[in-house]
Amino acid sequence: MKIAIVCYPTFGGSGVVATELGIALSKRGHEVHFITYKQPVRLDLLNEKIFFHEVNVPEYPLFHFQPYELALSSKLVNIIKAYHIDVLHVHYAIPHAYAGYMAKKMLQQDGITIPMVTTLHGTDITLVGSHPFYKPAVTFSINKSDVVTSVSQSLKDDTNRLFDIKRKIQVIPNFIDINTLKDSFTDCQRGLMATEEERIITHISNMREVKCIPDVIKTFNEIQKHIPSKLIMVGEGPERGPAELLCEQLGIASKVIFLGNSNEIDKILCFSDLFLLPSKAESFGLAALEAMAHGVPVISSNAGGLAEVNTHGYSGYMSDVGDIDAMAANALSILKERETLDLFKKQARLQAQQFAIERVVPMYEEVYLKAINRIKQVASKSISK
Ligand code: GMT
Repeated sequence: MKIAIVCYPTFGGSGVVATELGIALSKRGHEVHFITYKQPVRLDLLNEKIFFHEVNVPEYPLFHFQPYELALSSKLVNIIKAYHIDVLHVHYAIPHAYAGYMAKKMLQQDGITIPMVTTLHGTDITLVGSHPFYKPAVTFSINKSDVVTSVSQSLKDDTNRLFDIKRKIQVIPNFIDINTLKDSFTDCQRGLMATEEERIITHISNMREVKCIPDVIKTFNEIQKHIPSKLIMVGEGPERGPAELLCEQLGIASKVIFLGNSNEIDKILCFSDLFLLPSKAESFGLAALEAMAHGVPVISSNAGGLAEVNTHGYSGYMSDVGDIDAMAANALSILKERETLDLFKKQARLQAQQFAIERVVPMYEEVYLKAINRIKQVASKSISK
């Protein structure tokens, strides 16, 4: 198949999933075209099966807001025509599903029909999409998609609750390529970050309010009172500055390392003992899955789809949003004894296997094939009428 993928090229989970999916599809023989405003951060290999097409939005002083959707839909039309694309897969509803639908309509005028698969990732529904300013357009473009998938049952339920959805939503969970992780590291260089007796606790996110960054710091503060430990904070976002201040106020600044955005997530997780994700909303929690795949148990909240990823008492523990005492107590119960930590590490790895890439990518292939066949049938019926 020839597949066009639209996504955000940043460090966010939706862009990571879209990129890893495209790479996996290309390895399975498909031709994949990424269409976005910058080369996706995890896309470092372009080859005869992987293409990247940059969407440019020329600046014009009249526009207070540059019309990205317009540029994206025009680019989609051109690429779909030029490369004879079979299926369009847009990740994150806003504004991708909207731009994709416009592209479909323009292509129809030239006798080209192409199915659009829309994958909902979380904030496009729970935080941004349901805002009254966006809701009609988001509802419309979800309903106009040929197939809608969501990354968890929880997100599917939220979408049906918040929007008037006429389409059936299919759950296809996020995934992880466990085999490439196995190959990537033999030496974690743990000694660079902490001493032998210290435990390493990690948090990775875009440091927005939804991630409850103060809860990460406060939970770590409780942990470090009982066990020598370091906290590694990975990512950039508006909550980083206040978090650094909080560390100073709590007198733990020397124990907390802020690394900013990193392309070395594998390396960081390789030497981590515990992962903290106390978010107040999380459709899936890809970062938690990545941690588990590296054998890092997860202390998370029970928000959204986290319960579909983290199994309480097995791959880690879950608590109510904001329950710092419970999160710290659970963390200590894992970290205190080496034997318990090793057991949870093993269980976290096993848990991650449920989301192995080999199980999930074929689900998308099936969705594409069905959508292509369905649209062909509809087109041939309308010709024969
Ligand atoms: O977590 C973020 O704020 C980034 C966001 C995104 O759209 O890139 O992540 C969302 O999509 C990920 C991939 O499907 C999910 O694993 C995250 O849970 C989800 N984030 C939220 O729902 C807050």
